[in-house]
Amino acid sequence: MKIRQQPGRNGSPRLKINRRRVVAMKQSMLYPRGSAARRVVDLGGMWKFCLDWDGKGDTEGWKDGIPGNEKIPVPASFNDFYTDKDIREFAGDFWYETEVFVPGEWKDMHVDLRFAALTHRGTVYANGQEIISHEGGFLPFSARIDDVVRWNEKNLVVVKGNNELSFTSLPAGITQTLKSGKKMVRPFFDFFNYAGIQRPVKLVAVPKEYIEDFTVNHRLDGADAYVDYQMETTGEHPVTVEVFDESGSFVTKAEGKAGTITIPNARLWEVRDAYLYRFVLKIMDGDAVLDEYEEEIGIRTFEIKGNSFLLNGHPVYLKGFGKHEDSDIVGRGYNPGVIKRDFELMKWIGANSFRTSHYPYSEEIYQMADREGFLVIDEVPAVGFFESLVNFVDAVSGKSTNFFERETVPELKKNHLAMLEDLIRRDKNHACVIAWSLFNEPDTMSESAVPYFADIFAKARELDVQKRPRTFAMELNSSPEKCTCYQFSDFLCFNRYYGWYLLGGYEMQDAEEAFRAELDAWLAKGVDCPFVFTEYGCDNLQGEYKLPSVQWSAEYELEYLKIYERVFDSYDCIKGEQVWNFADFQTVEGIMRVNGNKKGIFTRQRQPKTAAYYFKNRWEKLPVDYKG
Ligand code: BDP
Repeated sequence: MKIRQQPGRNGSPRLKINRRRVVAMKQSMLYPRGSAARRVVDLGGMWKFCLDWDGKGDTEGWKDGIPGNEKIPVPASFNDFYTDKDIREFAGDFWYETEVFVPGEWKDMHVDLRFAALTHRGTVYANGQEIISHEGGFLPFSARIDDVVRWNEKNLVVVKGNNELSFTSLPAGITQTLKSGKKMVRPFFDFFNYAGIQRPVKLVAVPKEYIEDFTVNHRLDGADAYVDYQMETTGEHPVTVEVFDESGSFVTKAEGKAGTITIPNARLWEVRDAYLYRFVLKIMDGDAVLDEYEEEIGIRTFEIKGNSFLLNGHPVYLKGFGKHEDSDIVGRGYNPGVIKRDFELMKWIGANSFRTSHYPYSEEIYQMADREGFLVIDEVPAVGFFESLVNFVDAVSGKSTNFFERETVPELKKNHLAMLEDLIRRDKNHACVIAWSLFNEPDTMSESAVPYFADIFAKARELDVQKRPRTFAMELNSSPEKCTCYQFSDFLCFNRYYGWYLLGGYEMQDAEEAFRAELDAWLAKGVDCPFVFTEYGCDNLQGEYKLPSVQWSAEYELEYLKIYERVFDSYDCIKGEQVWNFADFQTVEGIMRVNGNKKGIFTRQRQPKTAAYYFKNRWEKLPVDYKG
């Protein structure tokens, strides 16, 4: 876990950090939950907000209170509330402020302000004191305010955020200053650079001796399951783990910070047939409970054998989507209504999986996937590692950008490794997470990518106790002839647009042959692992119909999808289809995008487009062990 005492070098955007007080603490990635020993207060609501147009917030001491009376909701992206385009496109520092009452009864506890996400970086001040700076906009961090808290009083909380992109930020891009003097970001990726306090902020009180981490790994033997566990606490008192089933009945109990729990006749977690045991962790002092924390955990194994995915030893075929966290008005902000709707639509259409393209999603989404039995490919925000403002076009051009040769790469890798570590610490116990995606569409055409990939892949293997398969999503330039890094993947993920960016329009009649030729070339290399299509699809403007078809019409999309269906059904190694995208989503404006990317099978408002009925018809018929 990184606590950035020093702002980035080599072109990374600089937060002007007051370094007098940066408290180092180990970050617990446990989801904040109340218990007999813990307290959690949600700080969502209207916070004061201010954009720092002239970069004077530090010198003017905004850490002691920000100017004006503007208020906006937390959590949410700030961009889409306003009618002023300069605000939507703002690049730089933005400030939030609120008051937090901290009860006097918590005096003997540690008190944290826990941010589930602050995009892309920021600094937290409490009562005018700088507490912590954090890089990375899609993973949680906590600011421990013990030393500055005013008990039984209101406490001033100020947050300075920053949304600039650079060659060392994940996701990557650049920030430029226009002749007008205004700054703007230019992403090397195809989604709007939403920013702000985008996920919940919670005030969390934990006992002085507390549970910091808990890790499980599963083994099966006949009808029985063995759960190897490890617990980290901040003290030496003894610990216990109790397990309860879904009816609330006690199953078993273990003692000690590490061990194996046997669950006889275990009810396993299966695809779209989830079962979650409740693990209750305690730190004991005689009969007194010092700390208590609980987590719902699905028991399952996941592995690759040959070109098959095996869940609990049985073959599974992935059907579903690449998604985004994206909705009207709140942008990338945590939106539980949309999360619920998305799961209902995924169930309706017969999907069983999704990829968290192109960044770690809100924790509540993985909890829901655990509950609903969805298989998740969990992605780090390593997107835009291909220097292009239209990456989706250049991805088929054969262009190489020598991305991994830049002098900024060491700093980028440091950030990448830190985010990977936090991602795995945060998500490692989720039954739904079956694989780690370590990049989306990086430039793998030059040998310079190899050492970078080797380190990232090795780190993922080292950090994950469950040794989940690792992969990255490859664009067309990562071809069988040119890709220098595919060998690191435990299974191959392809983003392919034959019939859209390549051989589109009337030329689509040649797309299938080109598509098959590429697959044959991969197989000719002797690759023996599952292939998953993590992206394919074409834009369809809702309501656009035309016979005979033209690009952007529903008819064209159906012709396109028929090609993919024929190809998917005729290669045994293809073990997953995740169409791009679940829903229409916002991107930068431009001649290639009609107010966003329209490849959604659903609209941005989560209503079905014509292709949704095509997928419902196909996926409802495909058995979970298709080609098994
Ligand atoms: C791929 C990207 C994805 C884009 C998609 C597209 O991985 O983020 O949105 O293409 O062009 O290049 O629709």
